[in-house]
Amino acid sequence: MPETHYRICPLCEACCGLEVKTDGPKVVAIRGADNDVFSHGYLCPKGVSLKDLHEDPDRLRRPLIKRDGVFVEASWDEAFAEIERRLLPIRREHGPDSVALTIGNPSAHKVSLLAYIPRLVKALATGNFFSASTLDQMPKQLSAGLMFGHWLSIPLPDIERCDYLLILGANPMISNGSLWTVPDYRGKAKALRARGGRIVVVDPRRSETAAAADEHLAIRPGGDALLLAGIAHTLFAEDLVKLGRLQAHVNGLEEARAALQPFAPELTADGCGIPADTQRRLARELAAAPHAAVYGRIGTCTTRFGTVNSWLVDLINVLTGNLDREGGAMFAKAAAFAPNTQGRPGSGKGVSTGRRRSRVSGAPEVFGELPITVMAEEMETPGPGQVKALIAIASNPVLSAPGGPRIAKALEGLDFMLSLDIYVNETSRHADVILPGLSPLEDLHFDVAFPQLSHRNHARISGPVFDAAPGTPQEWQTLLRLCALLEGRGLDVDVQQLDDEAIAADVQRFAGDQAPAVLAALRPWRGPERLIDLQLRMGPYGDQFGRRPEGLNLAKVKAASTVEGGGIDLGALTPRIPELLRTPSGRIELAPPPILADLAAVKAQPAPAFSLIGRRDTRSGNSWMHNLPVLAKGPERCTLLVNPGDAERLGLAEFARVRSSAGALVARVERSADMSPGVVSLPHGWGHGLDGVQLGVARERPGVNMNTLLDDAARDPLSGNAVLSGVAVEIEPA
Ligand SMILES: Nc1nc2c(c(=O)[nH]1)N[C@H]1C(S)=C(S)[C@@H](COP(=O)(O)OP(=O)(O)OC[C@H]3O[C@@H](n4cnc5c(=O)[nH]c(N)nc54)[C@H](O)[C@@H]3O)O[C@H]1N2
Ligand SMILES: Nc1nc2c(c(=O)[nH]1)N[C@H]1C(S)=C(S)[C@@H](COP(=O)(O)OP(=O)(O)OC[C@H]3O[C@@H](n4cnc5c(=O)[nH]c(N)nc54)[C@H](O)[C@@H]3O)O[C@H]1N2
Ligand code: SF4
Ligand SMILES: [Mo]
Repeated sequence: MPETHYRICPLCEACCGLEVKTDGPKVVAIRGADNDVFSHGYLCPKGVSLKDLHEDPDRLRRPLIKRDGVFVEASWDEAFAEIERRLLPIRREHGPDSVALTIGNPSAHKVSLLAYIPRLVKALATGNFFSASTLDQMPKQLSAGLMFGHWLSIPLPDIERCDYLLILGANPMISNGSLWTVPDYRGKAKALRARGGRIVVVDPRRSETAAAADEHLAIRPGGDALLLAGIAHTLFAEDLVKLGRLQAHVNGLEEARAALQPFAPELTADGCGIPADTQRRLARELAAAPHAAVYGRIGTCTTRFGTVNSWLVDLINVLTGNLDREGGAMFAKAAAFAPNTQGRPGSGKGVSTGRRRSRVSGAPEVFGELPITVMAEEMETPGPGQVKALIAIASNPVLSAPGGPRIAKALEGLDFMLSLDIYVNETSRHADVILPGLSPLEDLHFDVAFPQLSHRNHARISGPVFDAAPGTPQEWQTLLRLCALLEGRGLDVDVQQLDDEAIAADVQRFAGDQAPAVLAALRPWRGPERLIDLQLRMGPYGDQFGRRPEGLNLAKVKAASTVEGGGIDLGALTPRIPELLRTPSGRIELAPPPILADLAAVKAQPAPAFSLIGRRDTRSGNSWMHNLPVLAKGPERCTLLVNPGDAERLGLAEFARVRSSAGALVARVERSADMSPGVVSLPHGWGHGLDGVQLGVARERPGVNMNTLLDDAARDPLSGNAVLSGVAVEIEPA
C-alpha cells in the first residue's frame, strides 16, 4: 500500500520538512513537504539521499566486535559484554580521565543522541571530552557566552525583513546555513535583493553565495579580524554609533572604543586586502541601512582569531543599532530545550572557561571541552592521566580533524575503543566494538538545537517512517545501557527503568514539589518523547501543565506535524533583550576582557606563497555521505581549485603536489577564476582509501584528506578551535 509520511531531514542545519512516499518496505520518492510551516517545500539533493542511506548495504545493522583484527557481527548482549569486559577495568585501574569521549556532528541532529549524551558525560566524568565544536563553532559560542551570558544565545540575520546583509566566511547557498537555520537561503536572498536590499559577501573565493550577491570582496584568508576591526573603528571615528534601544542594556562601550582605536582602515587594509575606502563605505552602509545584519561563519571561526571575529560581528550589530531589532541580527525563541528561556530572565551566572587545562599542552577547557586537536597527544603521551580508551559517537576525526594520520596511529595504540557509528569508516575501523544507530527513516526526529538558531520560530516533530528490525535499540537506549555499565549496574538492566529514573531527576530539578504531578502528566510518553513533552510544556509557548491550556504540548505538536500540517509556526523573531540575557551584570558585555586582550594581538601577517582554504559542495556532508550513489555520481569533487593565472605560472597540468609544514599530498587540479591569486582550495572529508574502510561506493573515488596538510597545534587560544583555513602551502606540478 503506498503511503505518504512527513519527515524532518536530519542531514544539515536547514531542518527541511520532507514528504517520503513508501510502498511497503520501499522508499518510492522523497520531496520537499509543501505544507511544512518552516521550509515550505524546499529540499536539496541530500534530502533525497535518505533513500540511499536507508538502503545502503554498507550501513551497519548489527553490532561488530573485532576478533583477531577482523570485525565479526555480534548480538547486542555480546557487544555490551565485550564493553564491560574490556572498558571497565581500564577505567577502574587508570581513573575516569583515562576514557576519552568524542562527539561528532550528526549528534547535533538526533534527539536520541543530543538529549542523552549529557547523561553519558555525567556517568563517564572524564576530563577528556572532545567534540566537533572545536573544529567549528566554539569561537561563536564563546563570544556569545561572554557577551550575552549563554553560549546558545547566538544572534542570526532576520533575513525576511533585512535589507542589508554582510556575510563573511559563509556559503549558505551550498551549506544551507549554519548557526542560522534558514532553508532556501537562495530564495530568501533573491527576495531581499528584489525588495531593493543589498548583500555583500566577504570570501577569498568567489563562492556561490558571493556570485549571487551584489558585491564580492576577496579578502586575504585570515584577514577578517583586521577588516571587522577597521569597520568597527570607523563606526566610532565617524560618530556612526547609535545603540538605540540597547543603550540602557550595554556595558563596556568606552572600553571597546579604546581597544579599536589602533585599527584605522588605512592601517588594516594591507593585512586584509580590503582597501580603506571600502572598509569605511561598509561601515557607513551598515550604519545607514534601515535594517542590516552582519553574519560570519566557518571562514571566520576556523582561524587564529575566531573568537575575536565572532565578537566583532556582534559588536558591529550592536553599534549600528541592529542587534535584537526587526530585520537585524536577532535571537530565536525556541519552544523547547532553550537555556535562554529557562531560569530567571535578565541575568545569570554568565560563562567561564579555563577551569582546568589539558595535561600535555595546557589548553584551557571551554564549556567542559578540550580542543579535539589535543586528543592524539593525550593518547600518545605516557604518564598519569593518559588516555587509554575512547568512546567515539558519530565522530570521524581521522578525516575531519587536522593531523588525521597522527590520530589514526594514536587510536591504534589505545587499549580499547568503542564507536557508536553507522559505518566501518576511517575512524570506526580502529574500534574494538561498533554499536550502530538506526537509519534516519527508522528514527523519531525532533530538533533540540536548531530551533534556537532558526530565522523564524516553529515547533515540529516527525515520527519513524519504518519500524526498526526487532531487537534493535534506538541510540538513546544504547546510551542509557552504557551509562548503567559505567555506573557499575552490570549488563542485566531494564532500560525503561533507567529512563524513568533519569526523567524523575530532571523533573525534580525543574518542578520541585510539583514533581509528582508533572511526572503523572508525562505518563503517556517514554524516552525522548517524554523529555520533549516536558520541555515543550514548560517552555515559553507551553501549556505549563494546564496553567495555560491553549499552550503547546507534545500531543499538539504531533497532531500538527503531518503531511497535511507540517508543524506549528510560532511567528517571526521578536526582540528579546533584556529578557534573554544571562550575564551577571544583566547587560550585554561589549568588551569582554579576554577578547580585548586577544584583539591587541591582531596584526598583519606576511602573505605566504599560497594560502589553503576549504570548501563544501552540495552533494557532500562533511566526511560521511560519499557512499550514497545519488550523491556520489557526477564530476570529481575532491579537486584543488587554483586561479588560472597561478596554474599557468606554475605550469600545473592534471595534478599538483601540495606541501605544508604538516604534510603533503597530490591532488587533481581544477582551474577556477573564482579563486583569488595566491589562494587554493580543497574540500574536507575526503580520503576514503585507507585500509579497512568498508565503504564500497566512496572507495571508488576516495579523494585526498586535506586535513593532513593542517597543523594540529594551530588553534584560536581563547576557544581552542582548530585553524582550518588560511594555511601556508607550496604548490608544484605532480
Ligand atoms: N579542513 C576542514 N576540516 C573540517 C571542516 C572544514 O571546514 N575544513 N569542518 C569541520 C566541521 S564544521 C565539522 S562539524 C566537522 C565534522 O566532523 P565529524 O564530527 O567527525 O562529523 P562527520 O564528518 O560528519 O562524521 C560523522 C560520523 O558520524 C557517523 N554517523 C552518521 N549518522 C549517524 C547516526 O545516525 N548515528 C551514529 N552513531 N553515527 C552516525 C558517520 O558514519 C561518521 O563516522 O568537520 C570539521 N572538519
Ligand atoms: N553541502 C554541505 N552542506 C553542509 C556541510 C557540508 O559538508 N556539505 N557541512 C555542514 C556543517 S558541519 C557546517 S559547520 C556548515 C558550515 O557552513 P558555512 O559556514 O556556510 O561553510 P562553508 O560552505 O565551508 O563556507 C565557508 C566559506 O568561508 C570561506 N573562507 C575560507 N577562509 C576564509 C577567511 O579567512 N575569511 C573569510 N571571510 N572567508 C573564508 C570559504 O571560501 C567558504 O566559502 O555547513 C553545513 N552544511
Ligand atoms: S538543505 Fe539540509 S535539511 Fe534540507 S534537504 Fe538538504 S540536507 Fe536536508
Ligand atoms: Mo560543522
